Amino acid sequence: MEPVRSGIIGAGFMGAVHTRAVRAAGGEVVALAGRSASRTKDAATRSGVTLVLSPAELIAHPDIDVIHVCTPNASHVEFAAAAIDAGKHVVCEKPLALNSQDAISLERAARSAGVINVVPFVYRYYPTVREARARLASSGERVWLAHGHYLQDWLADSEDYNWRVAEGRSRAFADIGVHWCDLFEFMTGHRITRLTARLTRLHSERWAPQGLVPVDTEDAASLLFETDRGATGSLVVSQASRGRKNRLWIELDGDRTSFVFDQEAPDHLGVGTTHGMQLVPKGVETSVDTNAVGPYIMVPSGHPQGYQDSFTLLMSEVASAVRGGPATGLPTFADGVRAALITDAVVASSMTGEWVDVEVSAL
Ligand code: SOE
Repeated sequence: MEPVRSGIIGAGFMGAVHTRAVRAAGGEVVALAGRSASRTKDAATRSGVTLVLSPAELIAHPDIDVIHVCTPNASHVEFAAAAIDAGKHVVCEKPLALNSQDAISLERAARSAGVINVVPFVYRYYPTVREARARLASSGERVWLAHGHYLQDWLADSEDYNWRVAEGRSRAFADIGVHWCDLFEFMTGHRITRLTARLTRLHSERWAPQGLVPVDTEDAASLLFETDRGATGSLVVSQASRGRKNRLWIELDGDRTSFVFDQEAPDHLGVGTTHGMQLVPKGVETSVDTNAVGPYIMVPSGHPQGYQDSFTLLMSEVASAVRGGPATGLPTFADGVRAALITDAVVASSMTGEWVDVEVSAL
């Protein structure tokens, strides 16, 4: 079988994560592109990619099947739209677009072009997440309460700066809060229909390379929400919570069982009953159809599996989809649109303090 051939636009952290994942999934990274030629060359040398192109050349390259858009958020629409026009499959980092109208247009364009379109909501690729999802689906259990948080600390100090700080209408929520919401909807099948949100800024000025600059984006978001199946929930998101590196914690209370997934200890699923909280190791005591969980165990049971592995599993399913094969739960541009619509509601609510409806069927 010929490897699926990828071209990566973006010479930063995410471009390197995608490069490793494509290769580990058996694919080939044909070329790398970025806005800055020297930075892109350095990144290509570090990752052993021999061909460095401009984004336009990479998109037009006849030997590339899948374009990965791993650039700062403001350029996602431009590159993803060009890739779709060129008839390429696209994996585009989130947020798909800076507003939901652009995200909806991209989704429509990808669907009518018939190309595979993916937004890497990679936390779907943990076997313990799949296990909870399958148990909930097969038991018919009613999730009535959901709670959790997604906390990081890489922007805790005013000296911490990154392009994300200056881009878009929301930062902490649009960058990581959307992962939590995607995971919640993926695990439960619920849709968030209404919410009220508050955005909080720890630093109103930060030290950018050019000096002290004002900051408009939030460091934290707090939400209350309701779903189409009668659940309520709460979520706290922060990129300035000291000591927390990638603390994505989601707890789902069903009428008989509760489920806990913690991305910092992802190999055990918390399964709670009134007899206590049992930590079920991944793949060891699977009580559901093993097809729902087995393909997502990358390393032998007992050995830890992490963030990069989840990207590898995602890229394996991208390759499968490109070949017309199965891909169960691949996050698509439609999921990117969901994230944009929830972000719209978060931003709107934070301005008025009111409850705001989340558009459910915009596609
Ligand atoms: C930085 O906040 C970041 O890399 C996010 O952009 C990713 O989506 C998240 O998975 C990890 O943190």
